[in-house]
Amino acid sequence: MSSSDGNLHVALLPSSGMGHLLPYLRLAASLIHHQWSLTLITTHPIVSSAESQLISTFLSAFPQITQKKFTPIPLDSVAANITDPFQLQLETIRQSAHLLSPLISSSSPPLSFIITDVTLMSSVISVTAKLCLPNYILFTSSARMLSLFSCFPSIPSSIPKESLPPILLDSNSSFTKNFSDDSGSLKHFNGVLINSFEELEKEPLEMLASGNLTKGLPPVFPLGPFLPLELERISLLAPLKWLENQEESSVVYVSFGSRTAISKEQIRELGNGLVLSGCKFLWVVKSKVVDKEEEEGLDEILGHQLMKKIENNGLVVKEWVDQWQILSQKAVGGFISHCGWNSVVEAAWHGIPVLGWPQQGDQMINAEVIEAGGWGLCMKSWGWGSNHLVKGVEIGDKIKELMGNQRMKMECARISEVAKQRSKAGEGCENMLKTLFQSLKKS
Ligand code: UDP
Ligand code: G50
Repeated sequence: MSSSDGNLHVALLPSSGMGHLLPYLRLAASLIHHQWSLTLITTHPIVSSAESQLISTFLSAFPQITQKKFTPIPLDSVAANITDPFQLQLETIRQSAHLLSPLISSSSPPLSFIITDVTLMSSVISVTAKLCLPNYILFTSSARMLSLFSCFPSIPSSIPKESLPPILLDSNSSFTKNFSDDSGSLKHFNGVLINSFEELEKEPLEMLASGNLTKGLPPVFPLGPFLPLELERISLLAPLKWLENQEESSVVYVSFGSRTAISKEQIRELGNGLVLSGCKFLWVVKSKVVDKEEEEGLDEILGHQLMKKIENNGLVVKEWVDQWQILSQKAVGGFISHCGWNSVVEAAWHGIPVLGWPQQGDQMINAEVIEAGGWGLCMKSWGWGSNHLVKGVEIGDKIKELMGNQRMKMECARISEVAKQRSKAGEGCENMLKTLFQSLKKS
């Protein structure tokens, strides 16, 4: 694309959590590259320190981007019956969505379109439809999850019922109501942007493109793999130095993303499993959902005995790490992941086999993408997050299987190669943005 579309003005509306913010900002960077003007709508107060820091670093790095601060009417978590602060934040935004109208219509120059987070869809579409503003979705999960979402409450035959986000089985939850309303509002959107690519999700993407899955599904634009921004880099002296001294492909990296707390009991079993595996490991421990609430030190969480056992085998940290940089180290040969979608795409890009241990939400469906691609394991028998305690011995055995499996390594290397080719040429994204621009001209 060239200067012909240089006067487009796009608003970005993320919901909450790093898993939603990061892909937004990564996408923003490629839109800026095309000389589009951008407005980033940020919701206050911001839930986690990680999000606050990233937003301010991002805005300083791109002074040409306009920030619009949105302050919704606070909701009471008890009355709303929502305990997760990120979930509460998105419900708060949803209920105050009407307040977005003046903020959107006062944008100057006038907006060409808005990109709305998937979790806000049905609440925002009524606002933008009244303003006749084209609205695109950023779908922050897998194409496989999109295939379920687009037909809900039907379930495509390719998806086992047991893999559905457990919360969807509770038809009275606000999540289920939103999910269902959002799915129903799909046909009113102009398109769906998604961080995926053909070689990662061939079948789901083909199914979505065929039009056979859902009537009125807008065009899907697979723009992935999204790459991190230079400004996401953080100094990682200790872990990197440690990794440099480890043998190639010998280390298993362990992280459950930015918003999943694991019980102390399960953390200790995991620690024992890591030690029993005999592999070296780099482990990011997280015991609270929101980073600001982390109080206990590693000593207290792991206990003295386990800390001692770990000393010679691995490195344990309890802070935000630069995951992209860690995955790019030669020493890393496996990834124990909850299978948040960003982590899955990052593992694919780096060619790291995954031991998928889904905890909630869309994660089982994302883990099935890895399993179907033959580049990792999806631990169905380990159950969902907190409802099942997985013993250290079992974890240790699976880690050995992950680290020793040559077939998965080869499959993963193949996907990584195409992912890298795609991002080098900017091809996938470039062509898709062109198509998106064409679709916009028609709308
Ligand atoms: N992440 C990171 N450092 C951390 C934790 C997470 O860089 O200590 C990044 C990770 O690379 C990914 C995102 O945060 O890009 C988390 O998104 P994901 O979809 O994997 O999981 P979520 O946190 O939303 O459950
Ligand atoms: C975030 C999350 C759980 C979860 C998903 C998330 C998705 C995406 C689809 O993105 O599966 C989705 C659409 C509409 C909606 C919620 C989720 O209201 O924490 O399952």
